Amino acid sequence: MTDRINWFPGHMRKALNELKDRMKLIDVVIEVCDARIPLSSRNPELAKISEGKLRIIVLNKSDLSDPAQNRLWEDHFRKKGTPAISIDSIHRKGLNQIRTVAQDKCAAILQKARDKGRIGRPIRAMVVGIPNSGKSTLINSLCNRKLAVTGDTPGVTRHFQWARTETGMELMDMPGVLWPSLGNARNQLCLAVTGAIRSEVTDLVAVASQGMSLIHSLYPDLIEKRYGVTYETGEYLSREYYEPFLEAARMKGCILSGGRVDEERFAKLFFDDFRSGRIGKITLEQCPL
Ligand SMILES: Nc1nc2c(ncn2[C@@H]2O[C@H](COP(=O)(O)OP(=O)(O)OP(=O)(O)O)[C@@H](O)[C@H]2O)c(=O)[nH]1
Ligand SMILES: [Mg+2]
Repeated sequence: MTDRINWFPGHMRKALNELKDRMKLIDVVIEVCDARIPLSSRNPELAKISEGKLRIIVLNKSDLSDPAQNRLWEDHFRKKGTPAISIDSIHRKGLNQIRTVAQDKCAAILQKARDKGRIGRPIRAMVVGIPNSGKSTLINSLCNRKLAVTGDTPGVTRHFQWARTETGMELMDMPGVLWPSLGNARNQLCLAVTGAIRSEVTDLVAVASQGMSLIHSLYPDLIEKRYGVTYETGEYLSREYYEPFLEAARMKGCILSGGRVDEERFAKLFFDDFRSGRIGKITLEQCPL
């Protein structure tokens, strides 16, 4: 899809190194995953650095993902021993549950502090995750104030920053980080389609056409309804993903003056549709049953 150096710029390596030092100050790690890609949005480097720490997984952007899959993924992670909560940071859904679970998880730490006379010691949480997963939005919502800058491109936050909630939690925001290898081609596609990788370092048309095929293989009705196209086999990456993409572009009027399809314009329109939920509520990685 692209050269690996491009999606792992120097500031991410720097952030991972800084994170190691800062981890000492932390009681609990809040891992912000993207509910549409619960596996690909988990960075193994972050897992390594935060090993041994108390952890809460939040499946953010659950307003955009498939509600049935949200429940399955929550159960999946819980069964593996980590509490997982589906949240929507923009509309502040699921946030109380984060507070409750954090209190519960950190009860022993807080008790120890009380025993030493430190009443009201705040819980210190590090909010970690890949770029664009919604860490800063979550922090703003938990704090009820716009403390951190947010934006719909990856790489908005560039520095570590503390924030304090009204309910006595201290939260540290950090730059979103990827990792050098980014998993297999499908993982990479999931990260690119959801917007975790800067669009400048990806092939927009390849990502959009493969992404549309992937969605079709999982939710054929949604693609057919939105773009009026179907695929022959319904299988992802069966090498037939390009033609329906072009057909959908034509249907949406993305045509250049000579009659050629404006693939790039349609790719952007498709991303916009997917990322705003206009195609439907979609989970690109379905939970194993
Ligand atoms: N629909 C929806 N959008 C969200 C949600 N949370 C965040 N967003 C959007 O996702 C985009 C990224 O949000 P940020 O909070 O800047 O993400 P971040 O993880 O801090 O990103 P970096 O700082 O680049 O690592 C923004 O456009 C947010 O409005 C959510 O729960 N639902
Ligand atoms: Mg941020």
